[in-house]
Amino acid sequence: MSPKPNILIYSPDQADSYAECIRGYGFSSVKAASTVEEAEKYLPGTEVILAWKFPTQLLHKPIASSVRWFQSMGAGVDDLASDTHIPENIILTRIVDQFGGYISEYVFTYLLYLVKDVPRMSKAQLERRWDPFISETLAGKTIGIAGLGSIGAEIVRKARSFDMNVYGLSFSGKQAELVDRHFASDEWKVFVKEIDYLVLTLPLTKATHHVVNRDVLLAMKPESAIINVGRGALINEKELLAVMRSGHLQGAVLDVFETEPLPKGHPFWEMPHVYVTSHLSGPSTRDGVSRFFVDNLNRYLNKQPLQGLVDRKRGY
Ligand code: OXD
Repeated sequence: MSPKPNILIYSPDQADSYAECIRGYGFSSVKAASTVEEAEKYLPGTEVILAWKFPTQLLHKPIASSVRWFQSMGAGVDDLASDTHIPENIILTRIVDQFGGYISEYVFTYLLYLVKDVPRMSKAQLERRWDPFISETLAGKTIGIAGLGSIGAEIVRKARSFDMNVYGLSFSGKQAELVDRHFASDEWKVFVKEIDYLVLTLPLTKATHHVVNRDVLLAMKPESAIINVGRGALINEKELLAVMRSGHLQGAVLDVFETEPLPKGHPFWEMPHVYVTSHLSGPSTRDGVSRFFVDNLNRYLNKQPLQGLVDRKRGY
């Protein structure tokens, strides 16, 4: 570990901007790469990487032998954690505690949109039709949050202020006390049975891949809705498609997909009760990520424990 580590910033579209920001914190040995070729050029001698959508296969090669620490710009690290060829001596970290605000606002945007029936109001205006109606309310409804990390915890906090009942499912059970009822990972069908809204914030791991399948979806109330802000492959999309087509579920709000960008011909785009957004609910902002990284960099240089340490066996 050197006092002035060589840092490589990798991002397909923001590498220069990040590099400038990190240099602004006083770190001068910073290279920016936005393509595989550039990354290959700068990897020899690099000790620390800050990256988004990094071509992980480069970490298997001898050109990456000086890399000691890899900081992801995102919260989800399924691409890194599932790559078993990344040498064990490279420490992996992810961003934590930054996305709760954004993602919970996204979730409540759609919960309010659905419960207040905003489409009906907009339609009435378009048709110049006076249409007073009594909408439903979130108060007293039950939200079920799968994944109770910092993002899930912020959704819980906001749900409380809407007087909702809050259920949670988590693999570790560490934050079980946050919710009215907590369920373990083998209790999906009981968990979803009574809830009005299922929100997925889980990381994608071997244990969570396609964890929301036909059986779980059909165990949900027909008038309930699902919101996915975790990773596309938490849901078996084919089975969701079939379940939605059968008229089960009031809505599916999907920010993440098994294939991104969602292919143009995918049926989700034009299904009336499917709300498609472009993986935007929890943006990595340059300033927020850079602050997190520099704080971790100082910890790294002072041999202190890093924040957001990834447990490769656990998968996040
Ligand atoms: C992330 C994401 O992992 O944006 O941070 O999906």
